[in-house]
Amino acid sequence: MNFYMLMKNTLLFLLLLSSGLFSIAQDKKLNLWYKQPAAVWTDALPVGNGRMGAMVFGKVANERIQLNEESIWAGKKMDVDNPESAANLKQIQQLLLDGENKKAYELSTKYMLAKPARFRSYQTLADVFIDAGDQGGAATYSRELDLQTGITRTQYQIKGVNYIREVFASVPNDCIVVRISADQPNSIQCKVNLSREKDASVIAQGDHRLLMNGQIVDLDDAVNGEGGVNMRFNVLMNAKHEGGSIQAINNTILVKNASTVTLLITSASDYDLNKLDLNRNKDPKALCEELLQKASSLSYEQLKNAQLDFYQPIFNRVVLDLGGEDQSSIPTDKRLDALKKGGADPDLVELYFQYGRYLLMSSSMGRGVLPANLQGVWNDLYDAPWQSDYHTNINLQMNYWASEVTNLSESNESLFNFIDAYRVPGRATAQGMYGAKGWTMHHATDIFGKTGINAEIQYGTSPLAASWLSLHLWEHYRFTGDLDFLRQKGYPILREAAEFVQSFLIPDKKGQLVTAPSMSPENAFKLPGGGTTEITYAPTIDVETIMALYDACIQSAGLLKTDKAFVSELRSTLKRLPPLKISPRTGGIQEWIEDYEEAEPGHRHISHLLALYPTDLITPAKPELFAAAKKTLERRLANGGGHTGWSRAWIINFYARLLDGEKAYENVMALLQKSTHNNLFDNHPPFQIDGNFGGTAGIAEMLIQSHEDYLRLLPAIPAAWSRGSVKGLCARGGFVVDMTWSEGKVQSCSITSKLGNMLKLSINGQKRQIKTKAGLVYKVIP
Ligand code: FUC
Repeated sequence: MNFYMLMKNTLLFLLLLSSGLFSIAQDKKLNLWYKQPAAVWTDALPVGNGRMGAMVFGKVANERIQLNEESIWAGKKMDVDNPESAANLKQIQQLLLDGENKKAYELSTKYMLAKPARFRSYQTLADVFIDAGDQGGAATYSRELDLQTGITRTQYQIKGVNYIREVFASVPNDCIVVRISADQPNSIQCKVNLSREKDASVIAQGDHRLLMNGQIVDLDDAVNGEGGVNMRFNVLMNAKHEGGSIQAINNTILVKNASTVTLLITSASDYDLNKLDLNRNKDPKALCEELLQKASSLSYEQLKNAQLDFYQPIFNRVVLDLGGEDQSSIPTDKRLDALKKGGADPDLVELYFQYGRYLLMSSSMGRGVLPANLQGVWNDLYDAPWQSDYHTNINLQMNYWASEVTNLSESNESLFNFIDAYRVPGRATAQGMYGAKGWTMHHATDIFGKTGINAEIQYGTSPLAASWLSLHLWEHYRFTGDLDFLRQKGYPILREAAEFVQSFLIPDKKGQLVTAPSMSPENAFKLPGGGTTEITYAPTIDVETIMALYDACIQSAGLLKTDKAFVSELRSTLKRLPPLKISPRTGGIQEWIEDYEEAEPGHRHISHLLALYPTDLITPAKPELFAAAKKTLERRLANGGGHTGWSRAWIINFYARLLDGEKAYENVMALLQKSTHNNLFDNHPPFQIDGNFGGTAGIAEMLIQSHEDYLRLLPAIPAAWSRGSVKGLCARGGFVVDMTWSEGKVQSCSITSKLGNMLKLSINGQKRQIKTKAGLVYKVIP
């Protein structure tokens, strides 16, 4: 750096030794609240500790607390990959290269589809009902979920007595905690019942415990070999009281004249992630007892304080203010209604954003080994929509988009462990179905390690799902700079995904290297000779995935100073991939290898824009592709796109990357107006949690972006959020951003450098750069 630049930089950046010059604090209430109990499940309020979840209805006379545990699934481990796949692969590939897609589809169904092709469902765990008797209606009533504590609170007054019920999920003590209290002694009378509609029975243990013994019986699918008497599980509930008496009888605890009651509920199953199977050596009952032993010795205040000590420092890392008026005195459902009628409420967007972070923490952080499924951990059914499974052609990926940028990096741990565990069956599928090296997964899986083509060919033929998922480990490195992680976990997984691709690619008639069979999830196209199909070779999403994956591998190998030969193989493959094309027909990014016409031009999946988000192959540095990406989006939207919650959430991220704040905002509004339940759960429809996480990621992406060479501040800020502040968003390269803005321009900004990298900033249309030192804070003078 020359003298002039040094002087210039010193004037533009002030070095601070500890914290920023200004502090941004959460000064408004951050709660979802209602004046009436939940009428339906999607009105109830969720709590979770990463492993267990609960939905709290807030009913006065007959409270319902619906429980979940992440591993409660029907089904079992089975080798379902089609054994005839490898022997017939070449024939199917040739048919696709010859344009015989329909014939290829037929043979794929016969030889590549798993047997059985469907899997069983993630299930509800149990319910706790608190029957307080009908005492003639409450004089005052409210229920809330306070995001600043993660505690739900139902309060009401009956006959002059004020009652409060608090529920939270404890990470330190790994259980659900329910506290009933009243402002007058000895006024609590209730019956607490633990139950499950099927496959379980409950017994009383002593005066204060209920034990549920369960085993999932799934005889209706025995025909496919998957049914049977499978997973064992237990639920253990312990009641403590002050004043009055309690007595456990059968499946109920009778509470008489108590002053307070504290219920602790825990659960375990005999599922084992390391085996991706049931483990009969596990004793779930003993696990429950172990878990509750310590927790039961603590007072309610101790349990609550321990949870707050865990929760608050993490949740409070990010504070967001979008400049709206404080509307927290209006119930959340009423605010949502007002927004649906066209009102503006930037505060509600803040709440939605923080709720996404809360849901990510509650479904993925603290306890548990499994990542958030299609519903996080929350599901009240025995046969949930899409089995509440792990869809890996967008949905599982989207669940973690907000993790790094919104300062919840640790939430990735369960995702990474899951990916790691799936490498084992993924290798068998690569070998068995394709005679290939490395590991692979397709469009969806359960918890029992299914990595082949499931459901139907038209959904399941996505052979690069493992490659896409592996990119999350690379992103983790980009944000954290954790070289040990990259060496030990990231690169081995990425490399093996690339090994699969290397041995799966075949030359097409032009000598390009292509994937086959594959599809652009889950869109069909019109065949030149009439009819439609989904399967083809080298759909654009595959080309983009490979480009991103190989780039991640090449960069990783460089950082780790390893694998020169492998890197040069990857480089030569990159030169032979089909290029990204602009469709002469639409002016957008071409979705398939040929410029086929979409069967559904407004399709929810917009997979060929993977290069725009979440990967970063298309940026303003490539103006033609950048403009074409915009056209792609406009065409999808003009034809009814964005009709599912997650699709809308993806569109927000796309528009943020296109640096179009107004369009991004329009889609944030549409997400809230059209695809959001009263409890702010995303409504696909039905409830599917990916839209919450994708929406949260999209809002962050409107505020900062760090995928290019520069960290862009306010890249897509809409007029509706023209002033505001944010604290704690994370950027690639190990930077944490605090800033305030007004009239859409940064007013003050301080950036913490965690790793000491070069900070290159794009701020208010100017570019700056400075070499930073790890641990120091840089105040940027706009
Ligand atoms: C994909 C999507 C659907 C749904 C399902 C769980 O198949 O196309 O919209 O989200 O996953």
